[in-house]
Amino acid sequence: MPLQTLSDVDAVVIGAGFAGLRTIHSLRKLGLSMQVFEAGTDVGGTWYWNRYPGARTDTESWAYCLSFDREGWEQWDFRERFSAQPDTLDYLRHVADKHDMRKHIRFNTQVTGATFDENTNRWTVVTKDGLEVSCRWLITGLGWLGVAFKPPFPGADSFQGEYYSTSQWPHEPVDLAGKRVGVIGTGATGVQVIQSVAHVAEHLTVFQRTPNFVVPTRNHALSPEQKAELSRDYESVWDKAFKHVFGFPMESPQRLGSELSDEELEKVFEAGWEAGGFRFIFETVDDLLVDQRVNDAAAEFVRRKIRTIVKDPHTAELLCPTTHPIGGKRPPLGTFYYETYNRPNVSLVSVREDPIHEITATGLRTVSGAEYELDVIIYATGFDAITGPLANLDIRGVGGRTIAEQWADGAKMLLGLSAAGFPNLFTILGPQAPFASHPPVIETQVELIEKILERALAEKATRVEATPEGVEAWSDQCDMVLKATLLEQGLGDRPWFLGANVPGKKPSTLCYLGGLGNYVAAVKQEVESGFSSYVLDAAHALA
Ligand code: NA7
Repeated sequence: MPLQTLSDVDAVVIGAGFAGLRTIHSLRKLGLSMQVFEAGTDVGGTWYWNRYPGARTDTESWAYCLSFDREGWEQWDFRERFSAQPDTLDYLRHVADKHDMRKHIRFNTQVTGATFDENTNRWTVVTKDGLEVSCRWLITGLGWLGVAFKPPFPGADSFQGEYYSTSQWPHEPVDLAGKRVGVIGTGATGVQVIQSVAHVAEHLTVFQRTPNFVVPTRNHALSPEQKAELSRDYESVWDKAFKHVFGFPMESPQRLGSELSDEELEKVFEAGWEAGGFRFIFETVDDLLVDQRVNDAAAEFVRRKIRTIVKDPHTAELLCPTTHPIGGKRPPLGTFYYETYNRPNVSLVSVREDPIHEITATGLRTVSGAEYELDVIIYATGFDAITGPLANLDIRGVGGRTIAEQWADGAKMLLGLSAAGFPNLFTILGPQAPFASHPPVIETQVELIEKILERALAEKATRVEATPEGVEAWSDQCDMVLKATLLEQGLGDRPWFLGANVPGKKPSTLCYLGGLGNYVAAVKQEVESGFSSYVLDAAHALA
């Protein structure tokens, strides 16, 4: 029994991060009433929770934001090339305040489930603290990284020191000075933590299972002149971003590595390495992720950099990835990351051949019996990414089927948004959404939702549902694109974007790798076809 039933609304939105805030804007345009639920005490979503030391965006700040408010974009003070977490959070707070969005949001409220009623074509949404609300449209904006994955190491609770998970980092300052700190995990998060904590910890021990290709960020503050120039560039930035494969305001290099000699490739990669950020991946050659020779050359280029930077040859070799292609795992961006291992207070332990066996009262022990004494353990061990946030909710569609049951053989979602059997549900950044910078993906998806709802309202349709054929066709396309790349070669190294990082989770094509530009085209086609992959059911219209 609910403790309190809220007034019926047209739409419930779950989450008040980039996706939730952008959705509020669209629902308002449509004149729909709404209730937004947010588990945190403030807006921000991923950027509210992930406040660990060194947290920063890997997308250039001027494109890691929302384009819907041109004036707001032009006036925002982008302080650095890549925004630190507090600045990204400030930006989202600013969006919420400027557009008076907080009045729609109930904070500190965790949604636990939602059930679709076929008689009324409405969802009933319930929260952990006993609230219940009925809505026609249910829109989730849960992000990809809402459920942390923490390996179930035996003895974890016996540890007498402090321990932290990067995605649940305390709001209060954590003092690591003078302490022996261990970081488990060297993904994008681990890299940012490691290069930051190394400066304060008395000693930092990094526990690395799989080395990654870490590319230099080359972050810097933006000068007043750069800011002024940027603020005049709205159209060009967003025009490029929405056409780009990864949603970045970059242009394709229009160059195939397969047509270049080894010497020419070397020059191109050197320029990309100097340019910083993902320019190494996306501004060097167009076939880096599909051509074996080109990918091998890029991988060898990075390994040479590692061997040049890291003074201890054994440590350098441990840091060299050799078992997956570049892109087979999501490459982290680093700021003097490899240089960190030249510090006398930093040591690297490979737990690839000698895995972590257990956490002890005073640190951790590996399978071989090696012991590491620690005062603090930081878990940077990743997420039950993409599917976790939705599968963790008790979402029940037609016939009471849960979304987790629906995905037993792999999560298939039309355009990453809609599943057959789950009418009136839209999952922003659901499985099979594009693997690209999230803000422009979110804006593309929310604009599609807006157009679908506009049509539904015009037709007085009360039930909108993806067709099974539409879902299959999109899912087939996701599989086909993945197969055209080299990325599946990385499966053995557990990439989270293929669902391979959580033991027991069945790897599958969890994202669309065809690029944001092609996704935008697919969405346009869906609109122009009159939403041919959906059934808008006017027969269900209520009197
Ligand atoms: P990732 O990229 O999934 O990284 C998790 C790290 O934790 C990775 O290095 C894992 O090693 C390591 N890990 C996980 N389980 C274990 C065990 N049992 N023992 C040792 N090491 C372990 O998550 P991130 O948070 O870094 O990044 C996720 C995304 O967030 C990122 O790509 C950005 O898009 C933002 P493994 O590689 O599996 O050997």
